[in-house]
Amino acid sequence: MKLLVLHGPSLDRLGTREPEIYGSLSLAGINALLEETAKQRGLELTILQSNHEGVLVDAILSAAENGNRGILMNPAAYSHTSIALLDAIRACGLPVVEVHLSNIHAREEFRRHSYTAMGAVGVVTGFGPDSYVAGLHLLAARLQQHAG
Ligand code: CA2
Repeated sequence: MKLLVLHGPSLDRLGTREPEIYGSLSLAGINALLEETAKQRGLELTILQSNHEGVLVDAILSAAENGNRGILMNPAAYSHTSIALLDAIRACGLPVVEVHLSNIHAREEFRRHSYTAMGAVGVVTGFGPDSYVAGLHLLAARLQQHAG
């Protein structure tokens, strides 16, 4: 089963600052954890990081035609601003699980609302890299249940 993993803006800089909020693992480290989980579950991942909203919109909208069955996504700051990403999520026809390293509800007011989460099947927030691993398990389980 093919799944798309999307990382939003600045997540390519993980591990370089604010470790008290985001931890010290790099994005490559998170991707390695995801690949390990995918191997255990027999999943095939395509992983993309972009700092550009339009690139993320294009990736979401072409995910199904590229053979993906679902999307695991940390939209980063675009979560709090992007109706374009919400519309793409709603249009793509695939289940999207949103993840965040930090607990967005325990931070500044402007981070407590996520537009993108309004189109997601669920959100895992606040567990560091484990948010991604749990999100991947939950997305795969949902797809396997719906297939059966
Ligand atoms: O907690 C999360 O995963 C966030 O999606 C991370 C975003 C933030 O805007 C969201 O409110 C919550 C920030 C991603 C950028 O993080 C960096 C961390 C270290 C160094 C540079 C960027």
